Amino acid sequence: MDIKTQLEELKAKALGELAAGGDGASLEAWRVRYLGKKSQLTEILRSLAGLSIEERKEVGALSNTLKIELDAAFKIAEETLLARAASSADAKDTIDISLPGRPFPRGHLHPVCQALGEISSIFTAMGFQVLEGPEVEWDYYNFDMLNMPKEHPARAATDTFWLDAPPNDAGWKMLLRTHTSPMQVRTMEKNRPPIRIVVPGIVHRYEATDATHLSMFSQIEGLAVDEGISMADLKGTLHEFARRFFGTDRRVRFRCDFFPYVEPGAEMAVECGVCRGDGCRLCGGSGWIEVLGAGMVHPNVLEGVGIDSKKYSGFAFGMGIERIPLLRAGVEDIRLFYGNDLRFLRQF
Ligand code: 2NM
Repeated sequence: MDIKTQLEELKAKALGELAAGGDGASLEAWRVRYLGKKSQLTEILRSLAGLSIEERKEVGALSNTLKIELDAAFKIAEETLLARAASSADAKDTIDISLPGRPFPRGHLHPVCQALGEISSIFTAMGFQVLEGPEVEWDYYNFDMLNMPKEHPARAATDTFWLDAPPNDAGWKMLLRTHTSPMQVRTMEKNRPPIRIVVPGIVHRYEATDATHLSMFSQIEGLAVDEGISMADLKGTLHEFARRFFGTDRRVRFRCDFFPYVEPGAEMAVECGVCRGDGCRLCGGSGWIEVLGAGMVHPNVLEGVGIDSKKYSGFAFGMGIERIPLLRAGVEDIRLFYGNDLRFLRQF
């Protein structure tokens, strides 16, 4: 019998046996018989040695095709067998209804989002409105209107991402906002006092990223403008915020600070939650954690938006958000918040 006929017969026999059906064991025996190392097909391939080159080519191709066909037929038979096993299990009603259900994996807000939400609701409960503004801004709102003259160091290219876009007709240049204050300016420009707003959002600084700095981070800033607003309102409001956010048992400290858009300027710190003021690694040994900057809105800022600084006054404040969950949980590296490692994020 020539090899081609042998292959034909082998194919008919193998497929016939498979079609006859069987259990797992008989299927495995079939696999060994027709596809295993010692199968007839392997034998035939071995005998190719005695043939001419042309014959070898032809028979080689034929036996390869047969091998592929038998492989495919085996896979189908195997799947059919598994499917049959699965459906007969169903049919026997083997579902144990006393088993506890499989819990659905449930996500939650990102820790930075959680902090923003908590802080915003504390201020809305005190009568502030939440506003958002554009991340791409004009230097006019980000700097000029905030009493930051053209030579101010914060304007140097090292601190700001400038956009590669032409200035507008007024000569304003486009940038990524370095704080959310431009939205406070926009609000004062369009509204008359009383104004009470908080503005959460993403800001950008042209800085190298390290364990304590990000070039893109979140802030919340607040502003209250009305007749007779004083430093006492600033202290009272921010102290109350600290009590509600950090707890009534944490002491609060105000000190002088400087920001070009306020006068006088202040900084608020809360007692370190870890060492309670004794000094530890988290608070850098000082016992205090600085949480925000604040101050009385500079008269130049009010006049710039057409608010009479003799009649009205206001206080403003700003804080970085990533620092807050970082300090609360004692996180060592701020970059962890944006690494998207669920093992980290699930802890919040
Ligand atoms: C801060 C600290 C102090 C601030 C000032 C203003 C505005 F627009 F009213 F002038 N917005 N935000 C301000 C004041 C921000 O962040 C550390």
